[in-house]
Amino acid sequence: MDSIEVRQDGHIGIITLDNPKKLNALSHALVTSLIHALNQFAERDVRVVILRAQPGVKVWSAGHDVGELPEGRRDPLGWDDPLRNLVRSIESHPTPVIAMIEGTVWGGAVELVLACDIIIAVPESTFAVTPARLGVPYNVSGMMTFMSAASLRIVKELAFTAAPVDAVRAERVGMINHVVASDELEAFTLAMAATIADNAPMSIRVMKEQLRVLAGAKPVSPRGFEKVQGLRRVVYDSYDYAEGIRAFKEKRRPAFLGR
Ligand code: YZS
Repeated sequence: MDSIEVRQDGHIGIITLDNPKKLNALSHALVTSLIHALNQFAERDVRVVILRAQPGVKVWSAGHDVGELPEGRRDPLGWDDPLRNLVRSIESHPTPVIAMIEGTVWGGAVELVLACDIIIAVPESTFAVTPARLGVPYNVSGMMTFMSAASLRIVKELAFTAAPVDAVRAERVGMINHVVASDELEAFTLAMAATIADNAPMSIRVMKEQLRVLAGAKPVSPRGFEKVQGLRRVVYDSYDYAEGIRAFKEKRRPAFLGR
């Protein structure tokens, strides 16, 4: 399949991101392949999925394909955006999804990883939450993914600085499950997947769904939601949003004006 490798080993489904030229950026094409693979696993006797990149990669994923983001005056992370579809597919997938991380993870790919059920990473891997580097108004359910993964204080630091955090700190603050040396990563992840696959799939499935529903049960009034959407709109209509996207494409630092 385009940009990914898919295989099944007993009850374990393994998806490997495999588009090194584009640093596994989450393009529409890559996301479509990923969702298709997940849907196929859901129809087979797969009880746990591992999402990984090729061994030894420098960049696990560069995040949203910036070339596919609108250049202004349109919500860059609307309901049908590929990243949004992918996050929902992972969250509602009937089996646990384990993210196995080597390399750096950027922007929307951090959300993708945090949307997975279990995260295992090598110490050298890093995670950078980048909307503030590009001037992007991140969307509401995306912010919820971050809030479910770490304390508010940590989420604020990551979002406001856009600085990469390494796996050791990410584990310490509870964002990821395990830090494992790179020569043990695959065996450790497969062993955990095998443990999960030996357990009762129906029980796991319903617990995953309960946790998804309960974690998302944050009351927001219609007025509060509309207010946030209105504030986001001001951002994607702004000079700074267009400047952030332009600067990325021109390979230069953006000059933000705050308007
Ligand atoms: O020069 P060519 O044509 O070979 O292209 C370059 C990069 O422009 C391209 N590329 C990307 N294209 C689309 N979307 C991306 N996210 C993206 N990232 C990179 O890939 C080719 C190789 O990139 P280089 O920069 O030359 O590679 P390298 O020097 O090894 O540096 C790797 C990193 C990952 C450090 C560097 O490419 C980088 O900083 N990329 C951007 C990472 C990033 O900020 N991603 C967040 C994207 N935004 C989102 O996910 C959300 C919407 S948000 O902005 O809200 O967080």
